Amino acid sequence: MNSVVSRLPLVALVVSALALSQEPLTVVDPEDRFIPLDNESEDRDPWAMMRDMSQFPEREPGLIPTGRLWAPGVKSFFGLPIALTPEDLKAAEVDVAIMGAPIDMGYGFRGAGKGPDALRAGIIGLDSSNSGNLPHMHVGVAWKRSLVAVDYGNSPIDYLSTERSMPPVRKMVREIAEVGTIPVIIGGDHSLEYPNVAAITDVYGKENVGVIHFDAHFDAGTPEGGHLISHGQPIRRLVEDGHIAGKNYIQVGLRGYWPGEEGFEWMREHELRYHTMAEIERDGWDVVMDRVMNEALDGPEYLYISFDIDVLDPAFMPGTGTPESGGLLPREVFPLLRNLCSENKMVGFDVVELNPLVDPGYTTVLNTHRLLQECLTGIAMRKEGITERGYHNPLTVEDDRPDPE
Ligand SMILES: [Mn+2]
Repeated sequence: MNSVVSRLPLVALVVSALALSQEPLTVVDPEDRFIPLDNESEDRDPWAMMRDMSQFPEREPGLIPTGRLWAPGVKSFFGLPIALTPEDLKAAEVDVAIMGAPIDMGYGFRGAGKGPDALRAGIIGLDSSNSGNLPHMHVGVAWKRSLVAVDYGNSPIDYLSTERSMPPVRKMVREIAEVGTIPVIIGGDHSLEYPNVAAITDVYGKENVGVIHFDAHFDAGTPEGGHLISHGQPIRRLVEDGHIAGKNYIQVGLRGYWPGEEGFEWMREHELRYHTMAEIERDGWDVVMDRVMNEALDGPEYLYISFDIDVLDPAFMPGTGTPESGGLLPREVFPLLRNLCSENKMVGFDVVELNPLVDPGYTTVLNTHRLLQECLTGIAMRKEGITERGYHNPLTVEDDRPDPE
């Protein structure tokens, strides 16, 4: 039985006994505006809320299917089998573990926490379990034929606190990366980038990993209202806490009105590299895409990709918390993502800020679903030995068609 539930009557008894016998129990100083967190509570760590597995038969480590039919009755990411432990990942030699991290307090607006389940459910007319079985038309690789991929379930989180949700997410991402599997984290809001990347540097070493960050926004904001983490601050935390060297941080797609001058100066001072929509407007996407690829391969030994879906134009990603006009097109982003994920040094990937509650017409779920597959296709390409930048399938591009007799 859940330990919190079972303890509640006891807690109520103790509290009422104290109320009768002593001064009224106050946890808040009447002069103080804040209620402190109780850091002594036994269940403050969401990992304490584990299911009692003794009621299930023992099993050998490995993959768990989601049903007996081709189209599974139990929903998982892309209809993939389930894995629950690092032992499962090791036993099945899993290449990629996709996990959900349903956090949405980081921007004070609920909905992004529903992102993982929206992707698992697929959309009307799109059965996600069929995706990946046929070759990607541009490169001729079917990711499900090459990769062992699983749904690793959701991270435990504290639904009442962003701050307290950071350590359990970090622990779960770390346990995937530690066995050599690539973690793919589905958010959730962008506060997640902090525990995700910290977990990756726990495994691969501080300042040994570079980050490619797709986003309309700066996300290196200063603390707000005393909060040191929110969906607007993960970069500042990662750089100032020494996880990522500024010069190995590459931003793509900045636009709108954030940051202002101070933010750009902070990025210059810490040697971050950035590619704004202004640069793309001036130089064109192909040129900038090439610069990003060159920078990604210049420096750190490993690479992490953090993808805020609002980097794409709201025409394609309306279902997100902070849409920003004038963004990238799927047609521009997909080849870059495929190329980045096909690099051997890419060791982790997150997709954040999908909010299905404000997604009319399932557009955002559709495009997010596809961008995830662009990365999975890239990972499959490297496993198949296709490493040429900008590779295309000779069968499907016109200039490779043989001349008529
Ligand atoms: Mn963001």
